[in-house]
Amino acid sequence: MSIQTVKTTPFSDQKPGTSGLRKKVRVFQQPHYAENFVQSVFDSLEGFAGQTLVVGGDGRYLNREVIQIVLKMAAANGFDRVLVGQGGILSTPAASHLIRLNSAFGGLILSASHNPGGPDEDFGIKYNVGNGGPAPEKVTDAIHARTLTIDSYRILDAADVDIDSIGTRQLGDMVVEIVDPVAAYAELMEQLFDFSAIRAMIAGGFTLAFDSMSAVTGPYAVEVFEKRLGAPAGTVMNGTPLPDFGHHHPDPNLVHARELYDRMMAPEAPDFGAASDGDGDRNLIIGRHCYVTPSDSLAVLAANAHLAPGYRQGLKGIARSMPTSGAADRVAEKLGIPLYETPTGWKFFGNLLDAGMATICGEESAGTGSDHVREKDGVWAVLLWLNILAARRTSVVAIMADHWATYGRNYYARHDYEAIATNNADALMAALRDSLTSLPGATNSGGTITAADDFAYTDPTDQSVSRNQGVRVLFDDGSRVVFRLSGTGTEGATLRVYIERYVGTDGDLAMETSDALAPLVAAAQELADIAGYTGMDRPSVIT
Ligand code: G16
Repeated sequence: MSIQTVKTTPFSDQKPGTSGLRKKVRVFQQPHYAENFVQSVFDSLEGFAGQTLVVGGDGRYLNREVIQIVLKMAAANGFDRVLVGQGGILSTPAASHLIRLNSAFGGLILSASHNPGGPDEDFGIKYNVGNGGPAPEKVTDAIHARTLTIDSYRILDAADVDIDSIGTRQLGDMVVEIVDPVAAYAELMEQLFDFSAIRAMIAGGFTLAFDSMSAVTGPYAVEVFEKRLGAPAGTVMNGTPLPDFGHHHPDPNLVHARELYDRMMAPEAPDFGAASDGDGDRNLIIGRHCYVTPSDSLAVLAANAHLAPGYRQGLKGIARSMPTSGAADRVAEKLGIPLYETPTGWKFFGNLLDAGMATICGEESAGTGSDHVREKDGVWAVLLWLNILAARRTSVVAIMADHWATYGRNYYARHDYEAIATNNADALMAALRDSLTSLPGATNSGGTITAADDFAYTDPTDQSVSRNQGVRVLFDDGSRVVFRLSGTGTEGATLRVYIERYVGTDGDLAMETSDALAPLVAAAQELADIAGYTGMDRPSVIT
Protein backbone atom coordinates (compact mmCIF):
# COMPACT_ATOMS: atom_id res chain seq x y z
CA MET A 1 0.00 0.00 0.00
CA SER A 2 1.50 3.29 -1.03
CA ILE A 3 0.42 6.90 -0.66
CA GLN A 4 -0.25 8.50 -4.03
CA THR A 5 -0.16 12.21 -4.68
CA VAL A 6 -2.63 12.86 -7.49
CA LYS A 7 -2.43 16.05 -9.57
CA THR A 8 -5.73 17.92 -9.85
CA THR A 9 -7.20 21.28 -10.81
CA PRO A 10 -9.74 23.32 -8.81
CA PHE A 11 -13.51 23.20 -9.32
CA SER A 12 -15.08 26.63 -9.06
CA ASP A 13 -18.34 25.42 -7.49
CA GLN A 14 -17.29 23.92 -4.16
CA LYS A 15 -18.49 26.65 -1.81
CA PRO A 16 -20.23 25.02 1.18
CA GLY A 17 -23.82 26.21 1.66
CA THR A 18 -26.02 26.37 4.76
CA SER A 19 -24.92 22.85 5.63
CA GLY A 20 -21.90 21.57 3.70
CA LEU A 21 -21.39 20.99 -0.02
CA ARG A 22 -24.52 19.73 -1.76
CA LYS A 23 -24.60 18.92 -5.46
CA LYS A 24 -26.17 16.54 -7.92
CA VAL A 25 -24.71 13.03 -7.74
CA ARG A 26 -23.45 13.47 -11.31
CA VAL A 27 -21.43 16.48 -10.22
CA PHE A 28 -19.84 14.46 -7.41
CA GLN A 29 -19.12 11.64 -9.89
CA GLN A 30 -16.76 13.80 -11.95
CA PRO A 31 -13.18 12.56 -11.61
CA HIS A 32 -11.43 14.18 -8.60
CA TYR A 33 -14.54 16.11 -7.49
CA ALA A 34 -15.11 14.43 -4.11
CA GLU A 35 -11.36 14.01 -3.59
CA ASN A 36 -10.71 17.72 -4.16
CA PHE A 37 -13.28 18.68 -1.57
CA VAL A 38 -12.12 16.16 1.03
CA GLN A 39 -8.48 17.22 0.58
CA SER A 40 -9.53 20.86 0.87
CA VAL A 41 -11.19 20.02 4.19
CA PHE A 42 -8.05 18.28 5.44
CA ASP A 43 -5.81 21.11 4.18
CA SER A 44 -7.90 23.62 6.13
CA LEU A 45 -7.42 21.80 9.44
CA GLU A 46 -4.42 21.77 11.72
CA GLY A 47 -3.22 19.19 14.17
CA PHE A 48 -5.17 16.09 13.20
CA ALA A 49 -2.13 13.80 12.77
CA GLY A 50 -2.59 10.90 15.16
CA GLN A 51 -6.23 11.83 15.83
CA THR A 52 -9.62 10.19 15.24
CA LEU A 53 -12.13 11.02 12.50
CA VAL A 54 -15.79 9.90 12.48
CA VAL A 55 -17.30 9.01 9.09
CA GLY A 56 -20.80 7.99 8.08
CA GLY A 57 -23.76 9.03 6.03
CA ASP A 58 -27.46 8.71 5.46
CA GLY A 59 -27.14 5.72 3.14
CA ARG A 60 -28.00 7.61 -0.02
CA TYR A 61 -26.68 6.75 -3.46
CA LEU A 62 -22.86 7.22 -3.59
CA ASN A 63 -22.53 6.97 0.21
CA ARG A 64 -20.51 3.76 0.14
CA GLU A 65 -18.20 4.85 -2.68
CA VAL A 66 -17.36 8.19 -1.07
CA ILE A 67 -16.75 6.51 2.30
CA GLN A 68 -14.04 4.40 0.65
CA ILE A 69 -12.46 7.52 -0.82
CA VAL A 70 -12.57 9.28 2.56
CA LEU A 71 -10.98 6.29 4.32
CA LYS A 72 -8.10 6.06 1.86
CA MET A 73 -7.54 9.82 1.96
CA ALA A 74 -7.73 9.96 5.77
CA ALA A 75 -5.06 7.23 5.91
CA ALA A 76 -2.87 9.09 3.41
CA ASN A 77 -3.25 12.37 5.29
CA GLY A 78 -2.21 11.07 8.70
CA PHE A 79 -5.32 10.30 10.74
CA ASP A 80 -4.67 7.60 13.31
CA ARG A 81 -8.15 6.10 13.52
CA VAL A 82 -11.47 6.40 11.73
CA LEU A 83 -14.79 5.32 13.24
CA VAL A 84 -17.34 4.31 10.61
CA GLY A 85 -20.97 3.40 11.18
CA GLN A 86 -21.66 -0.17 10.06
CA GLY A 87 -22.75 -0.22 6.43
CA GLY A 88 -21.66 3.41 6.19
CA ILE A 89 -24.72 4.48 8.17
CA LEU A 90 -24.70 7.26 10.76
CA SER A 91 -27.46 9.74 11.36
CA THR A 92 -26.22 13.31 11.69
CA PRO A 93 -27.01 13.51 15.44
CA ALA A 94 -25.47 10.06 16.04
CA ALA A 95 -22.31 11.19 14.22
CA SER A 96 -22.23 14.31 16.40
CA HIS A 97 -22.53 12.14 19.50
CA LEU A 98 -19.76 9.76 18.37
CA ILE A 99 -17.40 12.69 17.75
CA ARG A 100 -18.01 13.95 21.29
CA LEU A 101 -17.97 10.53 22.96
CA ASN A 102 -14.65 9.59 21.38
CA SER A 103 -13.03 13.03 21.61
CA ALA A 104 -12.56 12.79 17.85
CA PHE A 105 -10.89 15.58 15.94
CA GLY A 106 -13.98 15.91 13.75
CA GLY A 107 -16.21 14.03 11.35
CA LEU A 108 -17.27 13.85 7.74
CA ILE A 109 -21.00 13.33 7.29
CA LEU A 110 -22.12 12.28 3.85
CA SER A 111 -25.62 13.54 3.29
CA ALA A 112 -27.73 16.01 1.37
CA SER A 113 -30.19 15.91 4.26
CA HIS A 114 -33.80 16.21 3.14
CA ASN A 115 -32.90 16.44 -0.57
CA PRO A 116 -33.84 13.39 -2.68
CA GLY A 117 -31.28 10.65 -3.44
CA GLY A 118 -30.42 8.44 -6.40
CA PRO A 119 -28.24 8.67 -9.52
CA ASP A 120 -30.02 11.80 -10.77
CA GLU A 121 -30.54 13.39 -7.38
CA ASP A 122 -28.41 14.90 -4.63
CA PHE A 123 -25.34 14.07 -2.58
CA GLY A 124 -23.44 16.06 -0.01
CA ILE A 125 -20.43 16.21 2.29
CA LYS A 126 -20.19 18.23 5.43
CA TYR A 127 -17.43 18.58 7.96
CA ASN A 128 -18.15 18.70 11.69
CA VAL A 129 -15.60 19.98 14.18
CA GLY A 130 -14.46 18.52 17.50
CA ASN A 131 -17.46 19.78 19.48
CA GLY A 132 -19.60 17.56 17.22
CA GLY A 133 -21.22 20.48 15.42
CA PRO A 134 -21.13 21.77 11.85
CA ALA A 135 -17.97 23.65 10.97
CA PRO A 136 -18.37 27.36 11.71
CA GLU A 137 -18.12 29.90 8.92
CA LYS A 138 -14.43 30.62 9.41
CA VAL A 139 -13.72 26.94 8.74
CA THR A 140 -16.08 26.62 5.77
CA ASP A 141 -14.60 29.83 4.33
CA ALA A 142 -11.12 28.34 4.62
CA ILE A 143 -12.29 25.11 2.97
CA HIS A 144 -13.82 27.08 0.12
CA ALA A 145 -10.67 29.15 -0.35
CA ARG A 146 -8.62 25.95 -0.53
CA THR A 147 -10.93 24.39 -3.15
CA LEU A 148 -10.04 27.30 -5.44
CA THR A 149 -6.27 26.71 -5.30
CA ILE A 150 -5.89 22.97 -4.76
CA ASP A 151 -3.44 21.26 -7.12
CA SER A 152 -3.10 17.75 -5.66
CA TYR A 153 -4.60 15.31 -3.18
CA ARG A 154 -3.22 12.36 -1.24
CA ILE A 155 -4.83 8.95 -1.31
CA LEU A 156 -3.76 5.48 -0.28
CA ASP A 157 -3.51 2.95 -3.06
CA ALA A 158 -5.38 0.14 -1.30
CA ALA A 159 -8.30 -2.27 -1.66
CA ASP A 160 -11.71 -1.21 -0.35
CA VAL A 161 -12.32 -1.73 3.37
CA ASP A 162 -15.13 -4.02 4.54
CA ILE A 163 -17.51 -1.57 6.20
CA ASP A 164 -20.34 -4.05 6.71
CA SER A 165 -19.10 -6.12 9.62
CA ILE A 166 -18.37 -4.67 13.04
CA GLY A 167 -14.72 -4.85 13.97
CA THR A 168 -11.32 -3.29 13.57
CA ARG A 169 -9.23 -3.32 10.40
CA GLN A 170 -5.93 -1.80 9.34
CA LEU A 171 -5.62 0.58 6.40
CA GLY A 172 -1.99 1.55 5.94
CA ASP A 173 -0.93 3.05 9.28
CA MET A 174 -4.52 3.88 10.17
CA VAL A 175 -7.06 1.84 12.12
CA VAL A 176 -10.62 1.63 10.81
CA GLU A 177 -13.23 0.72 13.41
CA ILE A 178 -16.63 -0.29 12.13
CA VAL A 179 -19.10 0.48 14.94
CA ASP A 180 -22.77 -0.11 15.66
CA PRO A 181 -24.37 3.12 14.40
CA VAL A 182 -27.26 2.99 16.87
CA ALA A 183 -26.08 1.65 20.25
CA ALA A 184 -24.28 4.69 21.72
CA TYR A 185 -27.00 7.03 20.50
CA ALA A 186 -29.81 4.92 21.99
CA GLU A 187 -27.97 4.83 25.32
CA LEU A 188 -27.70 8.62 25.32
CA MET A 189 -31.47 8.87 24.75
CA GLU A 190 -32.10 6.56 27.72
CA GLN A 191 -30.09 8.93 29.92
CA LEU A 192 -32.10 11.99 28.86
CA PHE A 193 -35.65 10.68 28.95
CA ASP A 194 -37.93 8.73 31.24
CA PHE A 195 -38.13 5.56 29.17
CA SER A 196 -40.12 3.69 31.80
CA ALA A 197 -42.87 6.36 31.85
CA ILE A 198 -43.05 6.36 28.04
CA ARG A 199 -43.03 2.56 27.99
CA ALA A 200 -45.90 2.50 30.49
CA MET A 201 -47.87 5.01 28.38
CA ILE A 202 -47.43 2.84 25.29
CA ALA A 203 -48.29 -0.34 27.21
CA GLY A 204 -51.43 1.46 28.37
CA GLY A 205 -52.68 1.82 24.79
CA PHE A 206 -51.06 5.05 23.55
CA THR A 207 -50.41 4.65 19.82
CA LEU A 208 -47.78 6.26 17.63
CA ALA A 209 -46.52 6.22 14.06
CA PHE A 210 -43.01 7.23 13.04
CA ASP A 211 -42.19 7.68 9.35
CA SER A 212 -38.48 7.17 8.66
CA MET A 213 -39.10 8.02 4.99
CA SER A 214 -36.80 5.14 3.87
CA ALA A 215 -33.91 7.18 5.21
CA VAL A 216 -31.34 6.90 7.97
CA THR A 217 -33.56 6.95 11.06
CA GLY A 218 -35.10 3.51 10.35
CA PRO A 219 -32.60 1.52 12.48
CA TYR A 220 -32.61 4.17 15.23
CA ALA A 221 -36.39 4.38 15.37
CA VAL A 222 -36.88 0.60 15.42
CA GLU A 223 -34.35 0.25 18.25
CA VAL A 224 -35.74 3.12 20.33
CA PHE A 225 -39.51 3.07 19.72
CA GLU A 226 -40.15 -0.61 19.04
CA LYS A 227 -37.41 -2.46 20.92
CA ARG A 228 -36.69 -0.22 23.92
CA LEU A 229 -40.11 1.44 24.35
CA GLY A 230 -42.26 -1.52 23.37
CA ALA A 231 -44.26 0.03 20.52
CA PRO A 232 -45.63 -2.71 18.26
CA ALA A 233 -43.75 -3.76 15.13
CA GLY A 234 -44.91 -1.58 12.26
CA THR A 235 -44.92 1.59 14.39
CA VAL A 236 -41.91 2.62 12.31
CA MET A 237 -43.01 3.19 8.73
CA ASN A 238 -40.53 3.04 5.80
CA GLY A 239 -37.85 1.87 8.23
CA THR A 240 -35.20 0.54 5.83
CA PRO A 241 -32.69 3.12 4.55
CA LEU A 242 -32.68 2.97 0.73
CA PRO A 243 -30.15 4.65 -1.61
CA ASP A 244 -32.98 6.49 -3.39
CA PHE A 245 -35.31 6.72 -0.36
CA GLY A 246 -37.81 4.63 -2.30
CA HIS A 247 -38.09 7.49 -4.85
CA HIS A 248 -39.45 9.71 -2.11
CA HIS A 249 -38.26 13.11 -1.05
CA PRO A 250 -37.11 12.54 2.57
CA ASP A 251 -38.28 15.92 3.75
CA PRO A 252 -40.64 15.70 6.74
CA ASN A 253 -43.14 18.37 5.76
CA LEU A 254 -46.83 18.27 4.93
CA VAL A 255 -46.16 17.73 1.24
CA HIS A 256 -43.59 14.96 1.37
CA ALA A 257 -44.80 13.22 4.53
CA ARG A 258 -48.30 13.07 3.11
CA GLU A 259 -48.81 9.40 3.97
CA LEU A 260 -48.23 10.15 7.64
CA TYR A 261 -50.33 13.31 7.52
CA ASP A 262 -53.30 11.50 6.00
CA ARG A 263 -53.01 8.78 8.62
CA MET A 264 -52.92 11.35 11.42
CA MET A 265 -56.01 13.12 10.09
CA ALA A 266 -58.04 9.91 9.63
CA PRO A 267 -60.84 9.13 12.12
CA GLU A 268 -58.88 6.29 13.74
CA ALA A 269 -55.55 8.13 13.78
CA PRO A 270 -52.80 7.14 16.23
CA ASP A 271 -52.34 9.43 19.23
CA PHE A 272 -49.03 10.75 17.95
CA GLY A 273 -47.24 10.88 14.61
CA ALA A 274 -43.75 11.99 13.66
CA ALA A 275 -41.28 11.80 10.81
CA SER A 276 -37.62 12.52 10.25
CA ASP A 277 -35.55 13.40 7.21
CA GLY A 278 -32.74 11.89 5.12
CA ASP A 279 -30.03 12.20 7.78
CA GLY A 280 -32.20 12.12 10.90
CA ASP A 281 -31.76 15.65 12.20
CA ARG A 282 -35.17 17.10 11.32
CA ASN A 283 -38.53 16.25 12.81
CA LEU A 284 -42.19 16.65 11.97
CA ILE A 285 -44.72 16.42 14.78
CA ILE A 286 -48.40 15.72 14.17
CA GLY A 287 -50.75 14.89 16.99
CA ARG A 288 -54.03 13.15 16.35
CA HIS A 289 -55.80 15.63 14.06
CA CYS A 290 -53.29 18.32 15.05
CA TYR A 291 -50.27 19.48 13.04
CA VAL A 292 -47.67 21.30 15.15
CA THR A 293 -45.50 23.86 13.35
CA PRO A 294 -41.77 23.47 14.04
CA SER A 295 -41.73 26.92 15.66
CA ASP A 296 -44.57 25.96 18.01
CA SER A 297 -42.91 22.64 18.69
CA LEU A 298 -39.74 24.43 19.83
CA ALA A 299 -41.81 26.61 22.17
CA VAL A 300 -43.73 23.66 23.66
CA LEU A 301 -40.56 21.61 24.12
CA ALA A 302 -38.82 24.52 25.84
CA ALA A 303 -41.80 25.22 28.10
CA ASN A 304 -42.08 21.58 29.18
CA ALA A 305 -38.50 20.29 29.00
CA HIS A 306 -38.21 20.19 32.80
CA LEU A 307 -40.57 17.19 32.75
CA ALA A 308 -37.77 15.06 31.23
CA PRO A 309 -34.97 13.83 33.53
CA GLY A 310 -32.17 15.27 31.38
CA TYR A 311 -33.61 18.80 31.67
CA ARG A 312 -35.05 18.73 35.18
CA GLN A 313 -32.66 21.41 36.34
CA GLY A 314 -34.14 23.87 33.81
CA LEU A 315 -32.85 25.60 30.69
CA LYS A 316 -29.97 28.07 30.51
CA GLY A 317 -31.37 29.78 27.45
CA ILE A 318 -33.22 29.18 24.18
CA ALA A 319 -31.86 29.91 20.72
CA ARG A 320 -33.79 30.10 17.47
CA SER A 321 -32.95 31.11 13.93
CA MET A 322 -34.22 34.53 12.87
CA PRO A 323 -36.96 33.25 10.50
CA THR A 324 -38.33 30.93 13.22
CA SER A 325 -41.45 32.38 14.87
CA GLY A 326 -41.28 34.29 18.12
CA ALA A 327 -43.30 31.65 20.01
CA ALA A 328 -40.18 30.50 21.88
CA ASP A 329 -39.40 34.11 22.86
CA ARG A 330 -42.52 34.22 25.01
CA VAL A 331 -41.52 31.00 26.74
CA ALA A 332 -38.03 32.35 27.42
CA GLU A 333 -39.53 35.53 28.83
CA LYS A 334 -41.79 33.59 31.17
CA LEU A 335 -38.94 31.33 32.28
CA GLY A 336 -36.73 34.38 32.82
CA ILE A 337 -33.96 33.04 30.58
CA PRO A 338 -32.25 34.58 27.53
CA LEU A 339 -33.45 34.08 23.98
CA TYR A 340 -30.86 34.23 21.18
CA GLU A 341 -31.80 34.99 17.58
CA THR A 342 -29.24 33.61 15.11
CA PRO A 343 -29.02 33.35 11.32
CA THR A 344 -30.36 30.22 9.61
CA GLY A 345 -27.99 27.27 10.01
CA TRP A 346 -27.35 24.98 12.94
CA LYS A 347 -23.70 25.99 12.92
CA PHE A 348 -24.66 29.27 14.59
CA PHE A 349 -25.93 27.46 17.71
CA GLY A 350 -22.64 25.66 18.42
CA ASN A 351 -20.91 28.51 20.24
CA LEU A 352 -23.97 29.26 22.38
CA LEU A 353 -24.24 25.60 23.39
CA ASP A 354 -20.51 25.29 24.07
CA ALA A 355 -20.58 28.43 26.20
CA GLY A 356 -23.50 27.09 28.26
CA MET A 357 -25.65 30.04 27.20
CA ALA A 358 -28.43 27.97 25.58
CA THR A 359 -29.81 24.50 26.30
CA ILE A 360 -32.48 24.12 23.61
CA CYS A 361 -32.31 25.39 20.03
CA GLY A 362 -34.70 25.21 17.12
CA GLU A 363 -35.50 26.31 13.62
CA GLU A 364 -38.59 26.71 11.52
CA SER A 365 -37.04 24.23 9.07
CA ALA A 366 -38.10 21.36 11.34
CA GLY A 367 -34.96 21.19 13.43
CA THR A 368 -34.88 21.07 17.21
CA GLY A 369 -32.13 19.92 19.51
CA SER A 370 -30.29 20.53 22.74
CA ASP A 371 -26.86 20.56 24.28
CA HIS A 372 -26.79 16.72 24.31
CA VAL A 373 -25.09 16.87 20.88
CA ARG A 374 -24.21 19.75 18.53
CA GLU A 375 -26.72 18.95 15.78
CA LYS A 376 -30.46 19.08 15.59
CA ASP A 377 -31.94 15.71 16.38
CA GLY A 378 -35.20 14.24 15.03
CA VAL A 379 -35.54 11.20 17.30
CA TRP A 380 -34.61 13.33 20.33
CA ALA A 381 -37.42 15.78 19.58
CA VAL A 382 -39.92 12.93 19.28
CA LEU A 383 -38.74 11.43 22.58
CA LEU A 384 -39.05 14.77 24.37
CA TRP A 385 -42.61 15.09 23.06
CA LEU A 386 -43.38 11.53 24.22
CA ASN A 387 -41.85 12.23 27.64
CA ILE A 388 -43.98 15.36 27.97
CA LEU A 389 -47.13 13.49 26.92
CA ALA A 390 -46.34 10.71 29.41
CA ALA A 391 -45.77 13.22 32.22
CA ARG A 392 -48.80 15.40 31.47
CA ARG A 393 -51.09 12.50 30.55
CA THR A 394 -52.89 14.49 27.91
CA SER A 395 -53.10 14.83 24.12
CA VAL A 396 -51.14 16.91 21.65
CA VAL A 397 -54.24 18.90 20.78
CA ALA A 398 -54.80 19.73 24.47
CA ILE A 399 -51.16 20.70 24.96
CA MET A 400 -51.34 23.09 22.01
CA ALA A 401 -54.61 24.66 23.19
CA ASP A 402 -53.15 25.14 26.65
CA HIS A 403 -49.92 26.58 25.25
CA TRP A 404 -51.73 29.17 23.11
CA ALA A 405 -54.07 30.06 25.97
CA THR A 406 -50.98 30.77 28.10
CA TYR A 407 -48.70 32.51 25.62
CA GLY A 408 -50.87 33.57 22.67
CA ARG A 409 -50.39 32.10 19.20
CA ASN A 410 -47.85 32.86 16.50
CA TYR A 411 -49.65 31.96 13.29
CA TYR A 412 -46.89 30.95 10.93
CA ALA A 413 -46.20 29.57 7.46
CA ARG A 414 -43.28 29.33 5.07
CA HIS A 415 -43.83 29.67 1.33
CA ASP A 416 -41.07 28.21 -0.86
CA TYR A 417 -40.62 29.11 -4.52
CA GLU A 418 -38.28 26.42 -5.81
CA ALA A 419 -35.95 26.10 -8.81
CA ILE A 420 -36.22 29.70 -9.92
CA ALA A 421 -33.53 31.15 -12.16
CA THR A 422 -30.67 32.32 -9.96
CA ASN A 423 -30.48 35.70 -11.72
CA ASN A 424 -34.14 36.38 -11.06
CA ALA A 425 -33.86 35.37 -7.42
CA ASP A 426 -30.82 37.60 -6.95
CA ALA A 427 -32.60 40.49 -8.68
CA LEU A 428 -35.64 40.08 -6.40
CA MET A 429 -33.47 40.17 -3.29
CA ALA A 430 -31.45 43.13 -4.59
CA ALA A 431 -34.62 45.11 -5.29
CA LEU A 432 -35.93 44.31 -1.82
CA ARG A 433 -32.67 45.42 -0.23
CA ASP A 434 -32.76 48.62 -2.25
CA SER A 435 -36.26 49.36 -0.98
CA LEU A 436 -35.44 48.87 2.72
CA THR A 437 -34.89 52.49 3.68
CA SER A 438 -38.15 53.61 2.07
CA LEU A 439 -40.33 50.98 3.74
CA PRO A 440 -40.78 52.22 7.32
CA GLY A 441 -44.01 54.21 7.53
CA ALA A 442 -45.40 52.73 4.28
CA THR A 443 -48.73 50.90 4.35
CA ASN A 444 -49.75 47.85 2.35
CA SER A 445 -52.09 44.84 2.72
CA GLY A 446 -50.23 43.78 5.85
CA GLY A 447 -50.70 47.10 7.64
CA THR A 448 -48.19 49.83 8.41
CA ILE A 449 -44.53 48.90 8.22
CA THR A 450 -42.56 49.90 11.31
CA ALA A 451 -39.11 48.58 10.42
CA ALA A 452 -37.27 46.80 7.62
CA ASP A 453 -33.69 45.53 7.58
CA ASP A 454 -31.29 42.88 6.37
CA PHE A 455 -30.56 40.69 9.37
CA ALA A 456 -27.00 40.73 10.71
CA TYR A 457 -25.79 38.69 13.67
CA THR A 458 -22.96 39.28 16.07
CA ASP A 459 -22.02 36.06 17.84
CA PRO A 460 -21.98 36.97 21.55
CA THR A 461 -19.18 34.50 22.29
CA ASP A 462 -16.57 35.55 19.73
CA GLN A 463 -18.04 38.77 18.27
CA SER A 464 -17.90 37.36 14.71
CA VAL A 465 -20.40 39.09 12.45
CA SER A 466 -22.59 37.46 9.76
CA ARG A 467 -24.38 39.87 7.44
CA ASN A 468 -27.10 39.63 4.76
CA GLN A 469 -28.95 36.85 6.53
CA GLY A 470 -32.43 37.70 5.31
CA VAL A 471 -34.68 40.70 4.75
CA ARG A 472 -37.18 41.38 7.55
CA VAL A 473 -40.23 43.57 7.22
CA LEU A 474 -42.04 44.27 10.48
CA PHE A 475 -45.61 45.60 10.82
CA ASP A 476 -47.20 47.70 13.52
CA ASP A 477 -49.19 44.80 15.01
CA GLY A 478 -46.03 42.71 15.48
CA SER A 479 -46.57 40.71 12.29
CA ARG A 480 -43.58 39.99 10.11
CA VAL A 481 -42.58 38.87 6.63
CA VAL A 482 -39.04 37.58 6.04
CA PHE A 483 -37.41 36.88 2.68
CA ARG A 484 -34.24 34.89 2.10
CA LEU A 485 -32.70 32.54 -0.41
CA SER A 486 -32.13 28.94 0.64
CA GLY A 487 -28.55 27.78 1.05
CA THR A 488 -29.28 24.08 0.63
CA GLY A 489 -30.81 23.66 -2.83
CA THR A 490 -29.00 22.19 -5.82
CA GLU A 491 -31.17 23.46 -8.66
CA GLY A 492 -31.42 27.18 -9.40
CA ALA A 493 -32.47 29.19 -6.38
CA THR A 494 -35.20 28.72 -3.79
CA LEU A 495 -36.90 31.79 -2.37
CA ARG A 496 -38.24 31.30 1.13
CA VAL A 497 -40.91 33.67 2.40
CA TYR A 498 -41.63 33.35 6.12
CA ILE A 499 -44.92 34.83 7.30
CA GLU A 500 -45.88 35.35 10.93
CA ARG A 501 -48.70 36.99 12.84
CA TYR A 502 -49.04 37.05 16.60
CA VAL A 503 -52.44 36.91 18.27
CA GLY A 504 -52.53 37.46 22.04
CA THR A 505 -54.35 35.31 24.58
CA ASP A 506 -57.48 37.47 24.27
CA GLY A 507 -57.60 37.07 20.45
CA ASP A 508 -58.91 34.37 18.12
CA LEU A 509 -56.62 31.41 18.72
CA ALA A 510 -58.52 28.97 16.51
CA MET A 511 -58.29 30.47 13.02
CA GLU A 512 -57.16 28.54 9.97
CA THR A 513 -53.52 29.53 9.48
CA SER A 514 -54.11 30.45 5.83
CA ASP A 515 -56.94 32.81 6.82
CA ALA A 516 -54.92 34.37 9.62
CA LEU A 517 -52.00 35.03 7.28
CA ALA A 518 -53.83 36.01 4.06
CA PRO A 519 -53.21 39.79 4.37
CA LEU A 520 -49.50 39.19 4.98
CA VAL A 521 -49.25 36.82 2.01
CA ALA A 522 -50.66 39.62 -0.13
CA ALA A 523 -48.21 42.06 1.45
CA ALA A 524 -45.29 39.77 0.56
CA GLN A 525 -46.35 39.84 -3.09
CA GLU A 526 -46.60 43.62 -3.02
CA LEU A 527 -43.21 44.02 -1.34
CA ALA A 528 -41.21 41.67 -3.56
CA ASP A 529 -43.20 41.24 -6.79
CA ILE A 530 -42.68 37.51 -6.41
CA ALA A 531 -44.88 36.62 -9.38
CA GLY A 532 -43.02 39.12 -11.58
CA TYR A 533 -39.54 37.86 -10.72
CA THR A 534 -40.30 34.15 -10.54
CA GLY A 535 -43.10 33.72 -13.05
CA MET A 536 -44.84 31.62 -10.39
CA ASP A 537 -48.30 32.52 -9.18
CA ARG A 538 -48.12 30.28 -6.12
CA PRO A 539 -45.39 28.69 -3.99
CA SER A 540 -44.08 25.20 -4.77
CA VAL A 541 -44.39 24.17 -1.14
CA ILE A 542 -46.16 25.65 1.87
CA THR A 543 -45.07 24.39 5.26
C1 G16 B 1 -29.85 22.84 7.02
C2 G16 B 1 -29.30 23.55 8.20
C3 G16 B 1 -30.42 24.20 8.97
C4 G16 B 1 -31.22 25.11 8.06
C5 G16 B 1 -31.71 24.32 6.88
C6 G16 B 1 -32.45 25.15 5.85
O1 G16 B 1 -30.66 21.79 7.45
O2 G16 B 1 -28.61 22.67 9.05
O3 G16 B 1 -29.86 24.89 10.03
O4 G16 B 1 -32.29 25.67 8.74
O5 G16 B 1 -30.62 23.71 6.23
O6 G16 B 1 -31.56 26.00 5.26
P1 G16 B 1 -31.96 26.81 3.96
O7 G16 B 1 -33.18 27.61 4.34
O8 G16 B 1 -30.75 27.65 3.69
O9 G16 B 1 -32.29 25.83 2.87
P2 G16 B 1 -30.47 20.34 6.86
O10 G16 B 1 -31.48 19.51 7.59
O11 G16 B 1 -30.76 20.50 5.39
O12 G16 B 1 -29.05 19.99 7.13
